[in-house]
Amino acid sequence: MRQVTVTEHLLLHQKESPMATGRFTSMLNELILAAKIISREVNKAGLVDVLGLTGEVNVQGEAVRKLDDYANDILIYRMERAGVLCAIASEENADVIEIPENMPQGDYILIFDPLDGSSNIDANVNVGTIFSIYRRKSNCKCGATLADVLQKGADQVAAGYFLYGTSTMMVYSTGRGVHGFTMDPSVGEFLLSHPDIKTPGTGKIYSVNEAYWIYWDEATREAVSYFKSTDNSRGKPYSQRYIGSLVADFHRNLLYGGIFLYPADMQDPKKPRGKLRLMCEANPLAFLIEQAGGKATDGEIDILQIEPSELHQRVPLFIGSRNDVDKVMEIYRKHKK
Ligand code: P6P
Repeated sequence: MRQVTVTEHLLLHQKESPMATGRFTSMLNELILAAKIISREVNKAGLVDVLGLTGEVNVQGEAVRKLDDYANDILIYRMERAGVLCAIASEENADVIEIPENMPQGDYILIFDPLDGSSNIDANVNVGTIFSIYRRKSNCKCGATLADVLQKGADQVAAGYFLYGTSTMMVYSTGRGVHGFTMDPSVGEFLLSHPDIKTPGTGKIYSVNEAYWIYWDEATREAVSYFKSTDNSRGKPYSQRYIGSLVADFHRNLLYGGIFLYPADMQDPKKPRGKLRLMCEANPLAFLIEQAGGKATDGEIDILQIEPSELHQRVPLFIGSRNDVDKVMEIYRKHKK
């Protein structure tokens, strides 16, 4: 198949889209550069000791720190220089990061989880960077406000993730389908490998950490029981697959079909809305799954319709094949009555 780069794909397939502007393309290319640097470091994570790197200072003379801190710093450094952003928000930073005044500003807002699943790196488990892009709502040329950042997921102009695994992949959407690119390390380019991804209407996989069963409410227990029983639409149990790295679990279910569940649990009264974050995890993945024909809910409403109130607010997440997510919503509705 003729190689198609991300830039070529954007220009070819987004011709009529406002996303084919040079500014958006250059932002995406900066994001790709950051991901290539992160991928390089993630792929040698296990070698920090073997390569004789003391774990203190690496060959570039940079301090070798926790990879998620490193990924966060790389993304902020590169993206604040992209010249197209007015604000950045990261899972690793409590507050919105304003673009320094001495740097060119733009109208886009970038929200990301720099290295989701990073606790799995030492076991060589796939990890990923999740990103979400909005346009600012306020039209003043002053710095972006929190209201500019706290937009509902339906207002995203683009979203995607980089998956650092057996190969490094980029999956993204600008609202015209979901497209996957695989890094060809021999040329250092992401090449189109999964054009126009569509997820099956009904899956064969359910992904949830069942260790929390005792903390779930009755509706959640009934929903999970449905997928592991014989009285579901398949007439047999779904396969249970759970890597414990959101991007990896999401990516597998996107391609094969299935549902990922991270319900609210009462184990930690500080987190009655579960563990995953709306702005940098649920919203971007919900944007993608909707574009791929699937669905995402917090159990009651569409993730993309949730009006955010806090930058790091958490949300229960049921995401994947449309019919499977609909089933969860049907069960939740029944229990609400
Ligand atoms: P648990 C990783 O720490 C993460 O944030 C997601 O990548 C993953 O889906 C989830 O937490 C796993 O959480 O509670 O099952 O260990």
